Amino acid sequence: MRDTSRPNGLVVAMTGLAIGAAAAAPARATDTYVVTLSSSSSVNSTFDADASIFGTFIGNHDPVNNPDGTMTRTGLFGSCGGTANTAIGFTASGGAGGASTTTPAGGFRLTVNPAAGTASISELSLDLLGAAEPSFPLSAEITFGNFRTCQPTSAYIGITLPIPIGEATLMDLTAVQTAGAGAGTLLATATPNQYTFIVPVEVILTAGVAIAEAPAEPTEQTVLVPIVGTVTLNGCTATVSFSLDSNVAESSTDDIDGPQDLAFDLPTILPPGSTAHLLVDMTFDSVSVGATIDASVTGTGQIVFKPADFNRDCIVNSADITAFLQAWFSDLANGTTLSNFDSNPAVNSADITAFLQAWFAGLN
Ligand SMILES: [Ca+2]
Ligand SMILES: [Ca+2]
Repeated sequence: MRDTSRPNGLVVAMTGLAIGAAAAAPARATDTYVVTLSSSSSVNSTFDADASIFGTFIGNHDPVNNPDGTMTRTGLFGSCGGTANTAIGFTASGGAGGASTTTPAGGFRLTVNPAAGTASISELSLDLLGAAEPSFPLSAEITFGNFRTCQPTSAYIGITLPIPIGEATLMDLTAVQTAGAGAGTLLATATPNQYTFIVPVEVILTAGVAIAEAPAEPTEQTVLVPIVGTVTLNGCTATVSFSLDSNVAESSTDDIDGPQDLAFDLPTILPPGSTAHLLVDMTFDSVSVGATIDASVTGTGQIVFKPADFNRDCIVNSADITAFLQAWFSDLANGTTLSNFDSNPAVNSADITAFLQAWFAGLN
C-alpha cells in the first residue's frame, strides 16, 4: 500500500534536521556486543574435597559362587569352621585435590558507551571446564576394630589403614550471571578505540563433584565478582579480554552412597604371607568441597545491530537516513516494503517518523 500524501519537501526538511543533530552527537554512542569466548581462554583452578566415611567390609566368600573366598568374623580368636561371614564396621576420612588448567566456553553481552564512560555486562554464562572433567586420586584412612579372617586365616588387630577408593572428579564448574546487568566504568587507554572496564557482576558459581563415581550435591554460591578487562572496538566487532578470580566452598552433611562391593585386598598379618579378599561398602556422611578459580578470558564480540543502523555498517549516522529514504522511495515506486519500520505493514509516512525516532535514539 502506497502513501504519497506527504510532499518530498517534508522529508528533505526532516533529513536536514536529523543530519544537524548527528553533527552534535557524541563520537561514539552505546553499542552492545555479543561476546563468545575464544579457545585461547584458560582457567587455572584448584579443587579440594574431603569426606568423612562410614561403612562395612566383608569377606568375598559366597557359598555358591566363591566357596573358597575369604570369610570375615568379629574378634581375634575362634575356629574357622562353618561358612559364617560377618560384616565388620569401620569409619574413615578421605580426601582428594589438586590443580588443573582448562579451556572455558561460553559468552556474555558487553554494552559500552565511551562518551559516558560506562560499561555493563549481562547474560554472562561461563562453563569454566569446557569439555574437561579433571579427576584426582581419592584415598581414605580407614579405622576398624579387631577381626579375623578365614581362607586365609589371619587375625587383625584394630588399626588405621590407607586404602585407595577411586577418584574425585570435578564434573561441572560454572559461573552464570544472576538476572540483570552489572554496571561499571569504561576508561579510554592511550591506544585508539581501546578501553579498560571494571564491572562488578553477580554470578552463581557452581561446582559439581563426583566422589568415587557417586555425584555429590552441587556446591553453589552467589558471589559478586569484579570483572576487570580490556575491550577494543573495531566497529562491527570487538575484542575483549578479562580476568575473573573467585572461589567457592561448601560442606554438606547429606549421606551419599559411596562405592559398594569395592574389591579390597588385605595382606594377612598373623600369620603373614597371604592375602584376604574383602568387599567394601561405603557411605559418605559429610563432604566438603572447595574450588578456587583464576580465569583469563578472551573473546570476540559481534555488534547487536541497532534498528536505526539501516545500512548495517555498525554506525548510526546520516548515511542511514539516506539509505532509509532511498528504500522508502523505492518501496513507494515498486510496492515493496524494505523500509517498513513500524507495526503497520504498509509503507507510509509513519515509517519515516518511526525511523527518525529510532535514529535519534540510536545516536545515544
Ligand atoms: Ca549505519
Ligand atoms: Ca509501516
